[in-house]
Amino acid sequence: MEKCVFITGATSGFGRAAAKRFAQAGWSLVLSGRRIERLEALKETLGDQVPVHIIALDVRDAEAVQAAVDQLPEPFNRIGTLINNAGLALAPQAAQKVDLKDWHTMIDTNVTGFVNVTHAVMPKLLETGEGATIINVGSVAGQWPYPGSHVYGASKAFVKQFSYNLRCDLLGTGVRVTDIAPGMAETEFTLVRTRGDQAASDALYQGTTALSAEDIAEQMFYIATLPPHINFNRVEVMPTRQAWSPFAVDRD
Ligand code: NDP
Ligand code: 8X3
Repeated sequence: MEKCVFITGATSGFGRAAAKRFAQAGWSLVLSGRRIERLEALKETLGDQVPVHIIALDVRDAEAVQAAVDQLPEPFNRIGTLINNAGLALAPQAAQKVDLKDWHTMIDTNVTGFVNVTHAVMPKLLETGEGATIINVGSVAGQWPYPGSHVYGASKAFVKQFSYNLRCDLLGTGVRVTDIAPGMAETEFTLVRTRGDQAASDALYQGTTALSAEDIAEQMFYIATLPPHINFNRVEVMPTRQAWSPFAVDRD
């Protein structure tokens, strides 16, 4: 099996932690994200351990995604695992108060960007065949409703269903597909969601035990290195200290 992983959103959170975890195990890395200085820093850190190829890439740009994949140099063009991780939530307020632009940004990134990358990288995974893995980062928000989730949760429901549907079409190719659906994890996610409100982000994670980026990276690595005859369809993981609330009821 090819030990090369292509990670989107490698500049922060789960993606960056996954880069480190796969590097630890000697995998070559293709790391992408928009913030080139962070990619360069990662290359600087991990480049001594394993071959690293960095790509400044906005997943929303289908042509740029295709060009980046077409131009992958050896040995980075033999991909064993794709981690479709780039994504974001915006506008945690109620749907009726959200700017339409924020909905578009989430759809363009979490849905369109996600399919852009999948479509471009899939031929490489098919070349690899048995044991190749697509790990799509969904969310508990793709399964369970909560206030302020609106388009974000819906975009992650797309990730889940697209993952299942891909499984059907890829049957017989040896390529596996997993929707990993984390609950609350402490990354830059809430900082982005609240447009840089560090206090709001700190408050969300304060006094509890969220998942860490490393927790999720460990699971990604586990999924990618399962024996080739095993496919985890969906992995939903919450912190022990997170669960559901009762149904909300509107009363007089
Ligand atoms: P971070 O904000 O820490 O990381 C998000 C990553 O996505 C960054 O590397 C960012 O890179 C990248 N990204 C965002 N937009 C684009 C874009 N247009 N093109 C390319 N890259 C982009 O958050 P997380 O690590 O938490 O998020 C990773 C994934 O996990 C997301 O899909 C998120 O929805 C999901 N998730 C997060 C949970 C959490 O609680 N943290 C729980 C469940 C799922 P850059 O800005 O450099 O482009
Ligand atoms: C992020 C996790 O609980 O904020 O996908 O929706 S949550």
